[in-house]
Amino acid sequence: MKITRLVTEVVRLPLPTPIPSARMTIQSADCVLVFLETDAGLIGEGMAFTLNGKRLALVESMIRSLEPLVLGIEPSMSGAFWRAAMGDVAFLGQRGLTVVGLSALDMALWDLRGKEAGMNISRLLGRCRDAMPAYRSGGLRLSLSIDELQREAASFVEQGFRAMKMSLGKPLAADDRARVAAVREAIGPNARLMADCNQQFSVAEAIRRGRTLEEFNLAWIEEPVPYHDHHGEAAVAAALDTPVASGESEYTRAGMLDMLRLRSADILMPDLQRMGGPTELLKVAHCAELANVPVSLHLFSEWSLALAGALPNAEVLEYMPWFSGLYTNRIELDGNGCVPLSDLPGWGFPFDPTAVARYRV
Ligand code: SMN
Ligand code: MG
Repeated sequence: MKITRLVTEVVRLPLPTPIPSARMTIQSADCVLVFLETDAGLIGEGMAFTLNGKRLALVESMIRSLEPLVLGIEPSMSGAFWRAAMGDVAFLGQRGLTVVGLSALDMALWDLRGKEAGMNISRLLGRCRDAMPAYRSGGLRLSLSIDELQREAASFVEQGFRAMKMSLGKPLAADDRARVAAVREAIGPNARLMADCNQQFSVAEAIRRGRTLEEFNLAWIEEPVPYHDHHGEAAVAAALDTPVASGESEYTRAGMLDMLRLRSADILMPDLQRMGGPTELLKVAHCAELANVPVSLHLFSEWSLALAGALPNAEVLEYMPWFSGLYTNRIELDGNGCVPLSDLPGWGFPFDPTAVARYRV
């Protein structure tokens, strides 16, 4: 089976309500969808995304620039593609846009490997479980009042979630503490609660605020300080009993190995499009396993599910609903707050052609 054609489609997924965050108000998630056609009739799917449509044309153009490296190859040669693509982009740099572009193609090659074998990628890799515990992400934002926070947290529990993530970073530490206390009260002592700081604090402030939150038994405090300050993260992780999670903003093994060596995260959060696709993400996750560090894959819920299902050290799946309208099937919870792994070949969540047509820009 050989790749005969690369097709890209650009879609804009508006968020139900705009989300104010530390850096911007998020209005939409905008994706470049990748379709690798083959002479066997199978099509491999992958994607990359950006927020508010920023630099979307550059993402598409980056992906298209790698077309000569995928045309004519066998999908089972995905390892060779990865090495060639990393070499091809090396002069511009093996971080940022270049890596995002090659990740989308790597995802599509893996989809074809699964489809060629007639197996879900989780089975191809060797499943560790049949369902992944999941946490609700994308809610409990800083813009909500305490009442709204409690109502939303309770609604997530009603929907079957046993874990959820809230945002931290109010100007006053006392307000952050009151918000965590309110959510903890709403969901009870047994649900898992994560808190994402999105890099807003200095090391000293992160430690100060973290100490005021220890009693709420947070599952983790995420990205407490600027993502590249791995020494600072390590200092926060050492000072707090609450685990620190980080890694979503780093690229490839280059960033993740530093984090593992410095022990800057108690939980590592590799992201598919920043790792360089599944090929590199799996290597990084295995390195973390050898270092006794659990992982929680960042976003890409429908894709991360198959990988996490085959990683012994995968803790919990991030369920972010922004992208679910794109697929023919939906992530669903079982009665235990877990998402059953798919048994469809490849990633298991094919793009829905009607949805692609509806959101196309
Ligand atoms: C996040 C990052 C990027 C887009 C959406 C949400 C957030 C998370 O940091 O960890 O979910
Ligand atoms: Mg985060």
